[in-house]
Amino acid sequence: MDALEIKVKDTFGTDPGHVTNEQIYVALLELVKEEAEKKVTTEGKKKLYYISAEFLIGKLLSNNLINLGLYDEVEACLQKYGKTMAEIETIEPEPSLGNGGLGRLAACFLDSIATLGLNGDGVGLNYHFGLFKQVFENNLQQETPNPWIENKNWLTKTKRTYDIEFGGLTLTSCMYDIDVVGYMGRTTKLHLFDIDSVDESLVKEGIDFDKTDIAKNLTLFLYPDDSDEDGRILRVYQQYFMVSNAAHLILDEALERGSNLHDLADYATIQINDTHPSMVIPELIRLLMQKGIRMEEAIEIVTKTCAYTNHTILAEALEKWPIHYLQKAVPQLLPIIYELNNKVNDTFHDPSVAIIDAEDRVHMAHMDIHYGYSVNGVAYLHTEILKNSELNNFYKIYPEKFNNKTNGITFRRWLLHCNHPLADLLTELIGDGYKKDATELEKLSAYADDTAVLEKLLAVKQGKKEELASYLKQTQNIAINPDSVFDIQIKRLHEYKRQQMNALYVIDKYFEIKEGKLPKRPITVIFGAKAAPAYVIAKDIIHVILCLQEIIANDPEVSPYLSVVMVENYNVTLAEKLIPAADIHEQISLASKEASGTSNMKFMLNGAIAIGTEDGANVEMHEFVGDNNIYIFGESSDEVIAHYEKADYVSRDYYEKDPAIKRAIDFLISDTMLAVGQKENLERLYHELLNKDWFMTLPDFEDYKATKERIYADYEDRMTWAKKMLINISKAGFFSSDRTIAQYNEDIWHLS
Ligand code: GL7
Repeated sequence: MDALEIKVKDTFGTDPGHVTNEQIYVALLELVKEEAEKKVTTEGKKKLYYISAEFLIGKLLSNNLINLGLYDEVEACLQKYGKTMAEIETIEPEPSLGNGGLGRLAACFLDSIATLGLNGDGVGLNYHFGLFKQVFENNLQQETPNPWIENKNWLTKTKRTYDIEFGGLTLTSCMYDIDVVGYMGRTTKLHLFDIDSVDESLVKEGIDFDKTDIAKNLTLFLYPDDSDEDGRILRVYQQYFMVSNAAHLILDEALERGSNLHDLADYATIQINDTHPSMVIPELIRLLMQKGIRMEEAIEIVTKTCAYTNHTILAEALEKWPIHYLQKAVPQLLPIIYELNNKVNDTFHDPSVAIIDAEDRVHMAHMDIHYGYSVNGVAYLHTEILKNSELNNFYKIYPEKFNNKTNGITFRRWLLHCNHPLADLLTELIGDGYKKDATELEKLSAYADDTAVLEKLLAVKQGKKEELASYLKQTQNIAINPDSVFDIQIKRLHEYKRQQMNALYVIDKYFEIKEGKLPKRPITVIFGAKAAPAYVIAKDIIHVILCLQEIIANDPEVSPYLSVVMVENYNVTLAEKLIPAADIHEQISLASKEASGTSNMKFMLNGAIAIGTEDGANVEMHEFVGDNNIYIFGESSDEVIAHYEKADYVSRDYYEKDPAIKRAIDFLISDTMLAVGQKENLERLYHELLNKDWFMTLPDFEDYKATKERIYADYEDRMTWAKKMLINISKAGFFSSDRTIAQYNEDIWHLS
């Protein structure tokens, strides 16, 4: 009997042919948990703690089976009983513990940490309703809770609990663990802290709830709405809860392994993922002092233990908490933060590097840089910008702390799991060494001119496009034509990512089709994006895209040639369907603003071709594949930075001198749009683009348009296109998170 048969027999007293898919799912869940537990090891003196507000782990069943080496056996067993893994997978809810690339990166990193056999765990929070679930009503985004914790789930409640003290409130934590199974490797843990007193019934309308009732609301949502002060203070409570638990755990485990705490840095290293966990620094100092270590020494110990990753240069994301928030939520940290600030001021006498600014706000990143031993950016260009402009004053003080770690993705999820036909084809051609050593994908380049291989590659893509078409039909009642070219932009909605430029292009194409200038092949432009609930313009952009979707679908003149689709509730599960099916992927951020991007790597690995700016990791992709295999356009990051410095960008100039831009922008408030959309939203976006456009949509528009024409034309030469696909795949090895994690370990963590 197979493992699954035994499990089903033990649990339900029968064979897999006589139980429901839900029961099979439960049996597999148990089976995986048991197998994963067998591979838990605690070797290694020093341990990494990757603290992050987000872990966008995605569904776990198939991935864990693959990583345990059980997938094929289980799939074969299911087939005997007329079932498939694809069916079983649909039963699993997707954990909603992340927002975007930063959270997905943390998940890919855990996979690689486990795969490389490193001693490292993740630490975060167990949000009951996750980020939020996106639903579309009247062409607008609405937010609802996204519950994901079912009776049977991946969480294991541990016995670990801590009393976490806030100003005037003590909450007892509990720690849940999720096993992270490495590919043919060890199992590590994702520790998610929670409180038993969370009250889900607090949420009334949409995602609104009483933001002041901390004992009931603390772990309801990731990133609760911060448009009012209560919401912002709640975020401080969450962050402190996360890091105080982490700090307790780290010290306890170090003591268990023989540390005397003076030597903590030999037992623990902490990666601070963006600024959300920054309070771990003063919290650890506080706890070390409680254990009798003098402040001076405690500061030294912590500085040798903490490392900080910066994920963005956008000011809005670099957290600065007003002192009075901290006074309310975590008064015990303030004496320490004051002391850390005084030391900085006494040494440097430079307000630009102070921790507390003139408006009494605490700059979390500044604390990380002064009191951590490493600062890293997430792609070559991003790190250069940090060193030379954004954090230049810090770089001048601590050049030795700065380093780059270009992001990566786990090939298990983003190839082996989401694209079986492609993985099989690769194995047939180059063997399966690439599954462990991604650089072996280079071997594929030997087939760059092999017509039979190129034909197979195209056939795999076509199959995935058809799969996506039927999936979207079934799950969202969206019809797309698998013989059209799939041009996909999936990422958080933000003006710097310029989904609005893509939308203006769609409007331009709509007019061209109306004028009789028809594309050679129908085009399907697919978007997927959530907008932060309080980000008004981002929601207006979603509104415009949904209006375009409706207008074009109902226009018999245009719809045979163009369609626009915005998938609802874009998440990891959808990404796994969309990415293998993409022909073209959009990486069109305003140069300098996208720290790295990681969907670009996933698309590349799955044989899609990028149209993009020289931004984030696109720069490195461009270097690897060469000019012929990526479509680069637009102003450089230096040019963009110069516009900001000189404040010389005036969007209205572009509108007035370029008739295509004028026509597209005017269309936003045309009768056609107003017939399906909301006046307020459409007018707001129109005025924004015309009068402000902080993220410079317009200067690159003409170049973007010309490049799109070129890419669509090149697509028609199918063999040349297939060669581009093949070269992209063959050069993707560098972007494996195994490489990234090996570099973190080599340069920052030094785990054995
Ligand atoms: C991000 C960056 O925007 C993105 O470019 C990067 O790939 C990712 C992981 O490093 O981090 N920063 C950020 O705040 N979010 C990101 O996705 C949410």
